[in-house]
Amino acid sequence: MKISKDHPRYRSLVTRERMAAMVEEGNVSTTGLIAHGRGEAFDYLLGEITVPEAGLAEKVAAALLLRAKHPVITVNGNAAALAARELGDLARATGALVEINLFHRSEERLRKVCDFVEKEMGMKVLGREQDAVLEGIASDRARCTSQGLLAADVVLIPLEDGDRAEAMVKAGKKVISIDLNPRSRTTLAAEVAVVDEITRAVPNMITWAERLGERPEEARAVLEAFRNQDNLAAIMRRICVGLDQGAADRSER
Ligand code: PTJ
Repeated sequence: MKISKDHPRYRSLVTRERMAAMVEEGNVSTTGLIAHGRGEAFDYLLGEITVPEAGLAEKVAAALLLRAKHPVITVNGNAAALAARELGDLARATGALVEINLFHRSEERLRKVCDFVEKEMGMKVLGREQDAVLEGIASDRARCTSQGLLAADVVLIPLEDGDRAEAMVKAGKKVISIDLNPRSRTTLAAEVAVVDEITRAVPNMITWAERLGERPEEARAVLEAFRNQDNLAAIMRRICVGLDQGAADRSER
């Protein structure tokens, strides 16, 4: 479909078209489109910008990845479709491994997403051969790799489902989420919750990783000072204030 650049929602429409094409190619699951729509709704409530609290969480997330012994970035179909290249750059900037983990798993789709992500990132990823199991999940979604997710101390989980996020925390991993829903189980399970749109969040995290990589003292200090629950509470207040303001503006008309 041809979308006019003048359309006020041009970017959103182009992304939707891309996601739909990715479903046809088999990289994104059909329910991935529903997940994307949920993300869009929350992004709308946040003004489609990186709010200051998200910006802070992105800095802290970069610091946590840099200070990890064995950082891993897990990538699913939606994350791959929206930000595969940038996630590869973030992996390079932080020394993280990349592992493909799918909610709607089939051997064929796993292979397909691995191929796609490797091509986009220009690097090898883990996940083709899943030789380990994440305890606490009763399905194929528990499968992972011993070299990657199972061995990780810090895991970045963009657009992840709540069961797997909670299982990772139970397994003793420090979890960084990227999820626009400030009340999702994934966000609530995370040690550092990035409530921002993935295509904005990841480039910000790369910038911070490059800066903090040269300033280890600052990385340690931002991690120590960060209060995830307070940060999340401020984001929820921001949504409420925005809605109140919108209601007041309407009643004044
Ligand atoms: O590719 P698969 O099979 O592994 O499946 C991937 C999905 C995303 C379908 C699967 O993990 C899933 O069902 O996830 P959930 O439980 O719907 O959670 C996805 C979360 O990501 C939701 O809370 C959305 O609000 C959020 N989200 C969606 N799009 C974005 C987003 N957050 C940030 N940026 C986005 N673009």
